[in-house]
Amino acid sequence: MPVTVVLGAQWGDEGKGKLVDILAHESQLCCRAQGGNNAGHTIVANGITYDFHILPSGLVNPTCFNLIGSGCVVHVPSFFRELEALEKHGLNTQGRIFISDRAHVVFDIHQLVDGLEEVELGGSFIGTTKKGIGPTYSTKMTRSGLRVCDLFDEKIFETKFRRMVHGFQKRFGDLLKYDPEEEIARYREYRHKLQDFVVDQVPLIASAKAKQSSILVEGANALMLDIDYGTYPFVTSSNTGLGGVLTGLTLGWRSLTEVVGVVKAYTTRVGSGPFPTEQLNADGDKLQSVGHEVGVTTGRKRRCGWLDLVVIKHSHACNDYTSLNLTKLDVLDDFAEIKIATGYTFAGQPLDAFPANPEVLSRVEVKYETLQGWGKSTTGAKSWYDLPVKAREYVEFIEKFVGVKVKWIGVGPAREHMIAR
Ligand code: 2SA
Ligand code: GDP
Ligand code: MG
Repeated sequence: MPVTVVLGAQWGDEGKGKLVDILAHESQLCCRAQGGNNAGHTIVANGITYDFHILPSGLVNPTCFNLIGSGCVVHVPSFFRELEALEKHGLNTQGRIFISDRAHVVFDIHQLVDGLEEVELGGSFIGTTKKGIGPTYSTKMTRSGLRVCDLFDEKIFETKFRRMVHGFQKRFGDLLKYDPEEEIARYREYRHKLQDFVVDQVPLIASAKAKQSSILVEGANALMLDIDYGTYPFVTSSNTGLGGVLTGLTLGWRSLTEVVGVVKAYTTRVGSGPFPTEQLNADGDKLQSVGHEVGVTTGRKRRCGWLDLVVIKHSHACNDYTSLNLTKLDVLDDFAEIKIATGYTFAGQPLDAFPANPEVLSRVEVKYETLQGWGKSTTGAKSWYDLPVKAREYVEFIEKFVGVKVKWIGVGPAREHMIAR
């Protein structure tokens, strides 16, 4: 049974959704393993632009079933809003989307607390999406959270919910302007609406495996936002790397056949935190505007900089990629020179690995290689040999440095703008 995992190799927004959409054509089941509607995956297919947040991008393929796995966190009103928006775009999602009964529920109170926690951090705020992700994973870990399965017994739900709310009220007092009764009342309606979507993921995946179905896993956020291996504390609150796939779904390690690292041809980051190759200059501005680098969930401008191969090596060390998808190569078409980071030094000493300490990371000196640009549009390229020689050299430089084959190259936003090698 083939299981293909698509993971972001940088700080997110590499273009995972686009590859997932392409691979979904050969997949029977597309699963999200972690995260919530903080994610934003844009897909351009059949002339339509679809924005996905909590829903898996496999929904664009009409024959693909989709699962929001146990490791995810779900804000129920947003789930329904997203489904409605997709239906308005002409997608028939009926009977093709399931939510694990073990997934945790994001309540409005988690979103309010997300905002309050950011205020508490003062100048060191994370720059979260304010979707309640951190507070929901916190209540999951302190065992005071509610799971999807808790929603269906009104009495149990209300008892657990009030207890959780009380905990937040003790912590934040008058700062928390929130009426639990309103949210409880809303769940009286959602409870019925939600019922048809909820499944026990364990037998569902076991049955897909028994049928030899092709399974696709859509990573959300990316390795550098991983709670353990990212740039902590400027990370999201889940394991966005391969570890999160194994805990968030029940696929089993023996089933994994491909782990694709999606690498943008330059680097972007949304929110705060160290970013060694960030370009706070005309190059950064050009990457931002040519690449249309704007957050799909919050509308924030993404910070931009050169490709950082120290990051990609670290990402590969954590996720063990079997192949890479290099995306947005076309955004570099008009640069006379392109820089690539190949090493860091700290206090005059070269570092042999990506540092854990954010203080060190924020003060590293970056060593760059400068490659010549190709000065031609790549968007019309359909095969490897359609690409200008210098563009191929750029791809080969990455491949050689990381030691992983670049199997797909993105040269534009649409589904057809992808070269497979
Ligand atoms: P959170 O909300 O707790 O997960 O935020 C913690 C950090 O994780 C970052 N983060 C993201 N970074 C890039 N893209 C994300 N999705 C949206 C997109 C972002 C948007 O696709 O554009 O619209 O702003 C995403 N989600 C979380 C976040 O910026 C914090 O640094
Ligand atoms: P994800 O979170 O990794 O799925 O990525 P996002 O969807 O947040 O951001 C990637 C953006 O780049 C989206 O707007 C895509 O439509 C777009 N995109 C994806 N691949 C390419 C590409 O190869 N070239 C260009 N120009 N745009 C791309
Ligand atoms: Mg995104």
